[in-house]
Amino acid sequence: MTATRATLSINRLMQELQSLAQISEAEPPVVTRIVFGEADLRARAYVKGLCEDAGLTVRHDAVGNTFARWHGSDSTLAPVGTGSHIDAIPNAGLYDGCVGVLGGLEAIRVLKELGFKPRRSIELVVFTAEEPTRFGIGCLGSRMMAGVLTPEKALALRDKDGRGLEELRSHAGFAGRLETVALPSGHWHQFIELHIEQGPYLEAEGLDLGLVTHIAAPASQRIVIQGEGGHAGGKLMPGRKDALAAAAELILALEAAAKSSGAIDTVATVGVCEVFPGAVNSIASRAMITTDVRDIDKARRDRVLETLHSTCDEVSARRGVAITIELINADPPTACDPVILDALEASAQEAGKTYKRMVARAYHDSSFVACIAPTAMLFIPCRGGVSHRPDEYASPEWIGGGVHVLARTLATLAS
Ligand code: HGY
Ligand code: MN
Ligand code: MN
Repeated sequence: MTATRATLSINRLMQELQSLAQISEAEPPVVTRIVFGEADLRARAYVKGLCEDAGLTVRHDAVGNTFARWHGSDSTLAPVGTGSHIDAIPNAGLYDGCVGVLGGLEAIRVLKELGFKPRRSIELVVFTAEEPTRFGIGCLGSRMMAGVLTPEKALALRDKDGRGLEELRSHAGFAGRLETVALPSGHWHQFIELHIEQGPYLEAEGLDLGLVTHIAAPASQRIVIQGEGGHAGGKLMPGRKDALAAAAELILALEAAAKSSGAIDTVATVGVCEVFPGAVNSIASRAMITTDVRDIDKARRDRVLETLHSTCDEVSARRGVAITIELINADPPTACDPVILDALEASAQEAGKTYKRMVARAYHDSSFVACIAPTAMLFIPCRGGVSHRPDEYASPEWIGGGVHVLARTLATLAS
């Protein structure tokens, strides 16, 4: 591809990323786009329009997973897939997920413009609800595709206002039986997701690309501590059943367990803490915390969960508070496909890009696509490793390098 064409291509893509970022529930440059919300629906329409302008056939399933297909010459063959998500947590940036969707579309457009003719179809996918913000569980659309989340379990999910999937998806215009979302193994011949690293290592080592060999295993829980409230002045310290003080012990115990796991790959986060009644002069009678524990080694991750659970038992007995634990998800780590990784490595070498094989510490839709198709991820650097913040940033050079190698590899796999 000539340098001019490459410049035109990346300028088009960077412009589209900026246009998509303007579609937000928050004031740009802050991106907030919660699944099935008004901004999500506008963003979906924008991306669908770009796909149709590129001559792709677009359809969506019963929960809004969107498939944009470039038909290959042999329709009897399973397509090669690529894609990611466009939903965003509150106060996020514009690159998480969107680089994989719009970058995947750009890779397809460049191949088309270069006159490439795929034998296998190439299918761009926009997954519904990769982020857990709405329903508390991440990768809702890809979990359902993989059959990991059943329609019954999906229908039981509620958002903070008590609204369920059925109400929200039909409001968004998605109908059809939820059973039809699950895809057969082999729906895609192979699948590649382009994504920002959401970590500092590629930039720090001056590398252009990361070839992801494993995706860390996430487990999240909701823990409710029920104590006894009371007057902050009148109730003396002995005999208090302070739910928030108990929660504080659990939070510090979880952090200590992750730090002492014996491996740098173990991470644990309490990102949500709700307190009732939440008054300055009232002892907390109830507290709710969410825990997010990850590791590329499942047994090591589960040992941290076991430590947390035994701490809950001990704190409950000592403080006289009731503690209930609701498991939201506990997924296995994902091993990416070696054949695709070798194809990505060959493309990176041909493109003169520097790279390394590495693990993904965030989870991704690829974690679940891998249940039904050989899958791998291609990372590009992001500045300072920052993500899930408005100052998230990936340069045109980084993004262009990722799209270039993705395009080469899609062409190889679809030939
Ligand atoms: O939380 C994650 O790893 C992803 O960004 N949803
Ligand atoms: Mn994210
Ligand atoms: Mn993401």
